[in-house]
Amino acid sequence: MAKQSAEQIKAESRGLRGEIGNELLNDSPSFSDASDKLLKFHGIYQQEDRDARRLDRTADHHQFMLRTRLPGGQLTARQYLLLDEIADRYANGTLRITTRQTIQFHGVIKGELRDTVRSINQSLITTLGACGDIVRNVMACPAPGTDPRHHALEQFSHTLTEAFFPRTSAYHQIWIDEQPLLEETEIDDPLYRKTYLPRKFKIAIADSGDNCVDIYTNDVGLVALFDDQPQLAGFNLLAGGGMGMSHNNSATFPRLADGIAFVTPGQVVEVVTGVVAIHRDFGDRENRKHARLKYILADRGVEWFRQELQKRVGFPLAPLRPMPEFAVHDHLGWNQSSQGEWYLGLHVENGRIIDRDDYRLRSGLRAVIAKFDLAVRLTAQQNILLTGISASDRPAISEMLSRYGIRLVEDISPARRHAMACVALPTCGLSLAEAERVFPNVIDQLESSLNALGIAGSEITARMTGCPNGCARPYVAEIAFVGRSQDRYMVLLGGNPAGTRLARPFLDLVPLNQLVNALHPVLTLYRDRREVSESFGDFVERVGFQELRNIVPAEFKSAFSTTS
Ligand code: SRM
Ligand code: SF4
Repeated sequence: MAKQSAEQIKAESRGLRGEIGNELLNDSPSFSDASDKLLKFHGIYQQEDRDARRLDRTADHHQFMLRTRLPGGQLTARQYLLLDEIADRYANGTLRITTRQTIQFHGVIKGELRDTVRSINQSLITTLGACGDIVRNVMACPAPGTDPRHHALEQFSHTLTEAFFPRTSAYHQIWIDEQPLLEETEIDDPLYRKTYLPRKFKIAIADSGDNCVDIYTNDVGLVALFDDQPQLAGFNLLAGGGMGMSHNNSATFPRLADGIAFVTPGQVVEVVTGVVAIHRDFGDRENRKHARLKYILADRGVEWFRQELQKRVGFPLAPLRPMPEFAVHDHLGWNQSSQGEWYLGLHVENGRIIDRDDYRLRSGLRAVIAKFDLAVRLTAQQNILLTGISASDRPAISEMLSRYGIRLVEDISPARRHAMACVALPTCGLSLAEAERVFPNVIDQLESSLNALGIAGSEITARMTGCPNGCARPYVAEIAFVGRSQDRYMVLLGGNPAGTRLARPFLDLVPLNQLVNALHPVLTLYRDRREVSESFGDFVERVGFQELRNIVPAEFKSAFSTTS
């Protein structure tokens, strides 16, 4: 049977049901193509263990990834502990913090999918809408606090999540209800209608001056403005950011969001609904590679977009307000959140919460969260914040963590602290090369290189992805390694530490074991010629690719990117 298009599958899905319920009951270890596509809306990805498949092509290696939705990355202690339990009971014994402040589980088998989804829901967390052509997990600066500033960010991550939740009973009927698997009650969804959005849609909320959520890479970015008052004045609305591209396809590209308008707190939901509806109505439904909101802005222009948005809201759109320059605060280390309360930001290498030899991160987190009843926040850099800590508990918590081999941020180099890699192999079906599994070693090499040059303290942001889809947002890093083929990468340079400028391709097809060697001369020049406080990315832009090309060793000459 010919494969149906994504649009057809959505249209005929009867509120995202399709045949998922029936297929769940059969003996096959996997779902059909149509169900595979619909499952994403339920927060479930059908995958294969690609390591196992390489070793044995005859056996079936299907397994599932489940992604939760956690607005602003917030979890109570109880919720965290339940998710931790699920990791052992149904998944591969790890929790994976994602670049959008959620938790993913890998390695769930089909026969246990329903129990896994139910267990997640028992902790009052859903997976519905974590993936699919829909508004995804709403990000927000996770720094906790008790003042109105923090409440505003938190509140809007929930308000927007609720506003864009799909109105279907299918999720409940398929995964949660005891009885009627197939009873169908179609609920009219006035926003998503029958075909949902042409593609995924991402929203983030930033505190003014803090770009910890990479605000410009989202379909919609809301920058909270307080105008020197404690109460929220409103938000600058940005639209049309996105990272995904394909190699050798210049019609696809990463793009930073444009500033559109200033909106008051009371206008936010109406305005963002207008933007989502523009995506729904004007997004490309023929070509999924051209379907994100960013291409509407790129093709039709910002002015067209502003006018179209104006038609959809019942008040005049106000001009953007001036906003402070951005820096990125990763919120790691000990920080005071209010009088008498502290939070501790811990670095989680590439977001993987795991016990490995003497580094027993998973056990340590479980023990400390349970003992001190600590609420958790996940960051967009794949790290974890333990919150609500009284001053008197600080020494005991530090001591407990060190017993589990968990290092505080002071003991981690800046290069590692700011590094981020996507999941890639063995679970991601789209990866062309390794990322999460090899990046720690690349960072070891980068640390050695910076050490040898006497600039170990340099705050350089490096990111790696196994393919050009951009899940670790590499195109806003100062150094990006983007998978090309089995062990070859494109190297991009020139993003800035604030995440407000795109990096550009510098080298191509560089072997994994040569990535840092290839950059060593550039790092040397940075040491010798940087200006006071000049970041690596700014230095690269000032000196220019032309000169930097001339100093790369001969063996990498053939690897010069033709697109830079
Ligand atoms: Fe992503 C697809 C993992 C954040 C752009 N992403 C995938 C899939 C589901 C592969 C697939 O479609 O089969 C990956 C699953 C791997 C696995 O085994 O777990 C995957 N993406 C991730 C995560 C887990 C990366 C991580 O290491 O943390 C992130 C989950 C976020 C979340 O909790 O919702 C993740 N993905 C992102 C981001 C960053 C962001 O949103 O801030 C981007 C770039 C921003 C953007 O959307 O433009 C991103 N993922 C993509 C794309 C390219 C979309 C495009 O417009 O071209 C794909 C491919 C696709 O959708 O076809 C993709
Ligand atoms: Fe997979 Fe590519 Fe995303 Fe990495 S960037 S998780 S390889 S889709």
